Amino acid sequence: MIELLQFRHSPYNEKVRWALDLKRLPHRRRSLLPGPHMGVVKKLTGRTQTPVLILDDGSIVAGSARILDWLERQHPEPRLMPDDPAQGEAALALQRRFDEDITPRIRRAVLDALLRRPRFFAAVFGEAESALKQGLYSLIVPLAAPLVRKGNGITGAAAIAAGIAAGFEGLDLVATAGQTYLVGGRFGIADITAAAALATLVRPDNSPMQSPQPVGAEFAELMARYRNHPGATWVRRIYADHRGASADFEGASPY
Ligand SMILES: N[C@@H](CCC(=O)N[C@@H](CS)C(=O)NCC(=O)O)C(=O)O
Repeated sequence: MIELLQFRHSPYNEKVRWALDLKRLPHRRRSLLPGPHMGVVKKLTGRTQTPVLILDDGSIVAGSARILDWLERQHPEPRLMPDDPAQGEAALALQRRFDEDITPRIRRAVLDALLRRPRFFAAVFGEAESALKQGLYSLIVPLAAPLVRKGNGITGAAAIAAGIAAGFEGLDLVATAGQTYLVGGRFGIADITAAAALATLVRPDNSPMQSPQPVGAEFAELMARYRNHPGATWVRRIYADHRGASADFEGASPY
């Protein structure tokens, strides 16, 4: 069976889960803990980033955009790309804008807030793990934090402020769609990419990326900044109307 190697809380992984769910592709999800994931993923892709899809014949498709492209070609229904080629280009351009610019900047603010609370960090990424494993993991989080900060460009207060600003930039962008969709008047890849990226800040009720309780103070403060933004209303609506989340992360998907 196809296997998705993932982080539970990650915009890129959520984007792929969402597409897999919509296309009802039978697969198994294996959640990894950031840090210990490196050995597993590097062996398969030569890099350390998730998401990684392992196909039935053992071949690998890595990276959210490549996985969505593969899915769209191999499992065309429901269509996530617009039919019109110009609109297709526009959808891919928006995907690139989030994947390569807005989302990595947002992640700086999110990771900074999470890293300040190692136990919360451990609960967020290790929700399915035993209390003991979460506890042990929370002890290594502060040791790994400098590496995580460096790897994600969290170089200081300016980088964090730029991350907070990127959240508003993304929400402003989707707010222009109002009651509709980002490209071509139909739900698709641009909406999934933007909503998955912004769900890390908005935490819509029916997202599988819920925050374990109690929420770390810094992260609660970060989310509160965006709560009343019209873009947050768009994210909540897109999730309510289109996510149809299978709330579980682990094991076989229900299809
Ligand atoms: N452009 C990639 C970005 C993937 C990415 O940044 N993944 C992060 C999780 S949000 C990751 O796995 N980071 C761990 C690492 O790089 O070692 C994609 O679209 O999949």
